[in-house]
Amino acid sequence: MRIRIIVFSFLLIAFGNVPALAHAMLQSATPLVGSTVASAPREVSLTFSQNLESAFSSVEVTDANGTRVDQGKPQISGNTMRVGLKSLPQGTYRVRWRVLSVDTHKTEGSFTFRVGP
Ligand SMILES: [Cu+2]
Repeated sequence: MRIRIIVFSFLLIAFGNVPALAHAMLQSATPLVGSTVASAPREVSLTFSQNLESAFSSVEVTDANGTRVDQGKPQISGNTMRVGLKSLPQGTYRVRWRVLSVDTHKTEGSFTFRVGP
């Protein structure tokens, strides 16, 4: 435990000034960030700039009322995280992601997409 704290402190000192671009940032998403899609997607897929630690990475998709519409536990492989969706009626949905990348940095963000004409 003490060694972990020392190592972590060292990492903070060594890499604390690395610009945010070095962390796991969202590179692409399906559905596209801010997009309107005519037919309801079956899943949300997020691709990041670094590989993810699956035990500490999560995603939630909610409708306009804040009700979760994702199917729960995401599937994480390398730098991609996917989560299945319930059957979505027309509306606006928010995707909130929170990930830990292999460089030990946490990042998070959110975006919306819309299902409708
Ligand atoms: Cu980083």
